[in-house]
Parts: sequence; structure tokens; C-alpha cells
Amino acid sequence: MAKRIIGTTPKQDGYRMPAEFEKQSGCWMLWPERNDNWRDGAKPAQAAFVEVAEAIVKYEKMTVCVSHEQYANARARLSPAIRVVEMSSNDAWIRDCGPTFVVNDHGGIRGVDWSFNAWGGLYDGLYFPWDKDDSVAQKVCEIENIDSYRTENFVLEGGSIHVDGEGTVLTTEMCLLSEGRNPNMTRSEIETLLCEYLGCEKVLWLKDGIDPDETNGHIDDVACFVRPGEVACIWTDDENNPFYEVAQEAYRALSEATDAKGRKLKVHKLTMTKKPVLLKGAETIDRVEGTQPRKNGEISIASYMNFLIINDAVILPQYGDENDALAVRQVQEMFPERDVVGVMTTEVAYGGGNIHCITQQQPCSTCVGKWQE
Ligand code: KQY
Repeated sequence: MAKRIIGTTPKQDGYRMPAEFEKQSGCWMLWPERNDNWRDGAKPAQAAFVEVAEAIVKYEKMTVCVSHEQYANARARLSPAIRVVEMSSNDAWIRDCGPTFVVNDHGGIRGVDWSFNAWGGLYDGLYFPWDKDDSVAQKVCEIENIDSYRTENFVLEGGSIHVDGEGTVLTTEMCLLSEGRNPNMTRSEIETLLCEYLGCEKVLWLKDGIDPDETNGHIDDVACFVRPGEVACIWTDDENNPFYEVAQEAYRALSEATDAKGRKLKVHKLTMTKKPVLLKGAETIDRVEGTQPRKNGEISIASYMNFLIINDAVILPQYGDENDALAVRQVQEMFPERDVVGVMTTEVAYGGGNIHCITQQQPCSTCVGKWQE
């Protein structure tokens, strides 16, 4: 039976979060359907989610969790290789409400079930209620028969952290020190909890993210580890780009940083879109009190950085932008040993995130350290 672990932390028990580039046993997604977030009854978003899931299942096991109401539709649209299981959720951002998996050196795997409050709770969260999302991590762990740590008094989303699997965690001040998450905790208390629950020794803080109104600046739109000692960082030298300053500052900070092992980081530049991606079709999104209204012409957060690393491949967002091909080339240079698979995901960007935000990789606990093969 899957247990809830209380009183110890992954670090105390010898567990750590592996890097995304380590071997995986599979990947999880949720099915989008809420009409007050996704345009056109979520049908275009569902088509984009299908494309992402089908790209992943060519390389590793894929599970899509879906409500009872949408089960038959999802089952019919997804190929038989994809496992489809019924699960309630408030929306479809499993990076943020799903478990963060941690492993030990003896083939053990557990989940971290962070408290989830829809990116800021009643302070500046994106919807209410969020109770179904908050149960997703436990349910995934139950399905996999994995014990889980619940951080009852610590709010965090998976999209706000990246790790190198060797002791370093990367995050942003804008998100982790935001008023809507853990307002009574000091920066040093937050660092301690991050290190305890991710099995890390050092926290690298970037200042800002690029989506203050959405997730309060998740790191997964700005930078990530590509291998130990190497990171990718968004880059533009176009001063008119709305994210110019954030990108320049993130690149500068990472270029000066050292990781938990004392290595100076090598920083790879990843382009941003040439033109901002602007929301269309907002009139087909339901207006519901308590949910952020969306307007035509507002900037959708469309970062190539929101890619997912899986076994033998990287699944990369594409937006129909002039810089799509450049992004593919740059990511291929970072990952010469993997396929780079572009998937058109403008529709996911319209909903507020991208491929990394809608997926959650499950590490292969018995192949720890085998990422280089
Ligand atoms: O991780 C994310 N980017 C989630 C964004 C949620 C957006 C809800 N409209």
C-alpha cells in the first residue's frame, strides 16, 4: 500500500530528485477541458495535448489522466499505446500539481506531494477552487504504489524548480518569495525546505521569470539544466522584446554562478520568439467570476525553454514563429545525442503554459545515473 510519509524528508531518507536528463520510466499528463481557460471549448487544446502525448509515447510510456466526462473522448483520440486513466482535476498542469519524484541509490522511488494553491491562492491565484488539482499528486502515487511526502505547510509547483540531480536547484525569487505562496517563510527557510525535499545542497536564485501574471515567474520558461555543469537560458538582444531585461539578467546571473559541486556553469543561449505570440479567440473563453479574464491581443507566454527532456529526445514547443527553426538548431546543439521533436503548441501557450507545464516525467529508479547512454 502507498503510504503518506510524515516526520522525515527525502534528504533525511537518502532520496533526491533526479535531473530531467536522467533515465525515465514514463511520463504523465492531464487532459484539458475547462472552458474558462481554454478557447473553443478546449477542443484545439485537446488536439495539441494529443500531439504532445503522441510525440512522447514514441520514446517512453505515457499516461494521460482525464475526468469521467471526457474519458471516452480522450480514449478515442489517443493511440492505444497511451494509458488513459480516470482522474479529477481542476485543470491540466501536472508539472505543477503532480508529484515530484525522488529516487535513492537502491532502486527506491517516492513522490513529493507539494501543497498546491493554483499559483497564489486567494492572494493572486488563477482559479478557485483548486482542491482536485491538489489531490493529483497523491492519486498518481497511489496508482504507481509509491509512498509520498506531503508538504502540508509549504506551497510549491514543479514548474518553479529545476535540478541538476547533483545537489543544485534552480529557481526564481519572483515565484518562491511571492506573497501568495509562503508569505511567512524567510528566504533561508525556503532554501532549507527545497534542499530537504529535493535532496539538494545549493539553491541558485534568478531574480525574475517572464510570466508575473500567470505563475509569478516559473523557472521553466527561463532556464534549465541540460547536463551537470551546463544550463540553457533564454536569450534576446532585441531591446524591444518584452522579456529583454529578464533574459539579460538571467544570463548574467547564470554566467557568474557555480553549482553545488563548485563548477562554474556553461550557459547555452536559447532564442526567444521573433514576435510576441498574441492571444486570439478570447471571446470563446467562458468568463467566470474568480478566474483571470483573457483578452484578445494580450501576450501569451511562448518560451522555447518550456521543452521536456525525455529518453532519447527533447520535445520542443513551436509557435509558427520565424525563430522556430533556430530554436530547434540550438536545442539540438545542446543535446546532440537526442532527437529534437518540435510540436506546434501555440494553443497551449494561449492557456498559460507549454510542454513542460503539461507533463511530469517519472524517473526510472533502477537506472539511476544512466542518463549518458
Ligand atoms: O505552469 C504553468 N505555466 C501553469 C499556468 C497555468 C495557467 C492557467 N491559466
